[in-house]
Amino acid sequence: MSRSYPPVSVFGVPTDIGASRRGVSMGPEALRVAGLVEAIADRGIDVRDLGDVHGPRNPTSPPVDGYRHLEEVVAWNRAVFEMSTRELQAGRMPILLGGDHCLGIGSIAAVAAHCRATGKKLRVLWLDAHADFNTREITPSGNIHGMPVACLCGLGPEPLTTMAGHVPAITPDQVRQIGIRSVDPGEKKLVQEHGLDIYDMRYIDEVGMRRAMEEALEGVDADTHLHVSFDVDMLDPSIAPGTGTRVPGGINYREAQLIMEMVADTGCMGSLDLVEVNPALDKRNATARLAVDLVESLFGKSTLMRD
Ligand code: HAR
Ligand code: MN
Ligand code: MN
Ligand code: MN
Repeated sequence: MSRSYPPVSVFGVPTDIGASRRGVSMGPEALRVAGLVEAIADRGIDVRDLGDVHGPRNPTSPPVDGYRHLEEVVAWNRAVFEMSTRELQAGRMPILLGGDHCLGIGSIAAVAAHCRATGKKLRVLWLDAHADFNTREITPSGNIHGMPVACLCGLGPEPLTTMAGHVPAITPDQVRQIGIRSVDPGEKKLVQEHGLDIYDMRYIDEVGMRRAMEEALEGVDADTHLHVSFDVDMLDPSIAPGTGTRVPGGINYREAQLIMEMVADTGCMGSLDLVEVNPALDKRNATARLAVDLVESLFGKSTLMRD
């Protein structure tokens, strides 16, 4: 099997607007310094770094009516939506360098609109310690990076739920979540009500990553646009300390590699978010370097020649 990849467009989104802890605004540069763009180019792929999109500064203010920085979150996500849409329409694969995970709203809304326009099926692989399915009523923090999946599924403030041009942007049956181990009490009820497909750590421990991924990728075929939304806090904090909401008991190095290799084997990845890298909490850029290592696997790098 030989794979070919569409041309890739990398862009940075330097903001921590959806979080309460500062620092992921430095994520894009950390990923570049770790060699992300060169690593993709070394795979023989046409890759362009478009630089950063811009948006409002972080006012670090408390939540209002259940949302922290809603207006700014909307502005940043509109910028992401426009950039992602433009690259998708040009036939390129957008790679978003976050930034916090609220930015998945703009990038996945763009992908959802693109899939609707082109008749492709959409599958979202949400790699995370968290389900990110909070709403203003149940959020323990008001942080919108804990809400993107809910917003995409139609639960949330109007400017965020309508971004794709159709509501909901996606339905829960299009989402598979891997690595989950921190779900808030109200959130737990909500994900159950909405039937979200969650491969939590216990399930992964019991059946193993190979089977979990086979199930998560079931039905992905040549007509599918696979969007990978990779929150680095999916990884165990011992290997990925540079992130703001660390949860013990995460995905280990080999499991993470297998996820990426199995995604590569589908040949269907059409877009990627790399979010929640916080250089202020990292050790010598280890988390960004690990993310780059995993991205190489996403683009088909493996120990032996398998293609
Ligand atoms: N569930 C918590 C909240 O909503 C924390 C989730 C946000 N952290 C993330 N997103 N990194 O995955 O406040
Ligand atoms: Mn396309
Ligand atoms: Mn997340
Ligand atoms: Mn997370």
